[in-house]
Amino acid sequence: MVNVTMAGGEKSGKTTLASKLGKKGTESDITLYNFTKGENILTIVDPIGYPKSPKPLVNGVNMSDVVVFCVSATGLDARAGECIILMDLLRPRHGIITITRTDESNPYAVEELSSKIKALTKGTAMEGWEIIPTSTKSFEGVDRLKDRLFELDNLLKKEYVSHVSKPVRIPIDHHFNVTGIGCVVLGYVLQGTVNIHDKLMVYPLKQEAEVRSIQMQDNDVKQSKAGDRVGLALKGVQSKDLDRGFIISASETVADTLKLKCRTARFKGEFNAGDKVHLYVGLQSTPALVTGIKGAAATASNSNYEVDIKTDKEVAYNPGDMFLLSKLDDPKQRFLASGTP
Ligand SMILES: Nc1nc2c(ncn2[C@@H]2O[C@H](COP(=O)(O)OP(=O)(O)OP(=O)(O)O)[C@@H](O)[C@H]2O)c(=O)[nH]1
Ligand SMILES: [Mg+2]
Repeated sequence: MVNVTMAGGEKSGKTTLASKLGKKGTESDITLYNFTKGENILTIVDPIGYPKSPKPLVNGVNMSDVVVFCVSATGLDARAGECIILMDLLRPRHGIITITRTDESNPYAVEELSSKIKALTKGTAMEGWEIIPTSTKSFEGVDRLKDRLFELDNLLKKEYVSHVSKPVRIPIDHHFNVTGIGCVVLGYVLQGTVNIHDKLMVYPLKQEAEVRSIQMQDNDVKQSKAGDRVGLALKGVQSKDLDRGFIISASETVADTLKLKCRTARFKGEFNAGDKVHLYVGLQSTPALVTGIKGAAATASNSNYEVDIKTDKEVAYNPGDMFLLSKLDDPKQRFLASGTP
């Protein structure tokens, strides 16, 4: 299975392309699309609430192995720039750029836009991402894009093998109550193996839950492993006590004060001690206060320094987890910095 998120500015063709890649499933501020071909399963996240809010896109990137960055053949907009900055902060493992709506343009203009994107992403985490022109009208490139995603699925299957024996971690992306079944959560198994009747902790709640049943692609299974998307029926917790980003895990640190080793966003991203920011980690998010900054000034792009943070809500994390700081009121570019504990 390969988890893909669509990224890109307004009207960049994200939703139309997602709907051509898979069949619509779960819907909230993100919409999930699924497609199965033999052993290959694609799940595609369309962050429909973006760009109004950055959260759906940040969640999408943090729940995916691959980002498909869409740029309309009609050109780049400010939000496309914001997406490039986000990719550079979160550094997704794999990415593909697609120039969409090519039927509305011409090959010469597409080639020119392709050069412009290459220049803009040079030196960022997106440098080297393959560029595939697509159109959902003429179907140019759509099969090529699908084939590339299947190739990545095969590669990821090998990468996930080493995660199967690790302690279990499943961030919850959706949760609800089902009559007669109880609390059901949806999420990706980031690492480890989960079995029916396993007793696991839910963080930051620090409450134990027993796995009553496991579903994958609407079928009941006894076990799921790293890389799988699952639906779990849980005993011991209630849907109303959960939030997106709560994590079913063997072990997490839970805290509301953090010390992060941070790197500032390119182009912009200034912030100071005393600033109110919005913090993201995994699929969790919370308002937070910057209580102190040590080391090189947080104004120069790509500089490294230490940031002290006090969050409004407790967050659950593991040592390598990437935190993201943003300022929601900045009209142009909302991402400030990323860092690890
Ligand atoms: N001609 C043509 N139009 C397209 C193509 N893909 C999308 N469109 C149109 O372009 C517009 C934007 O497409 P969407 O898929 O909604 O783009 P989006 O990025 O999801 O847009 P927002 O979520 O609203 O920011 C719509 O009117 C689509 O019908 C394409 O390949 N060819
Ligand atoms: Mg859309």
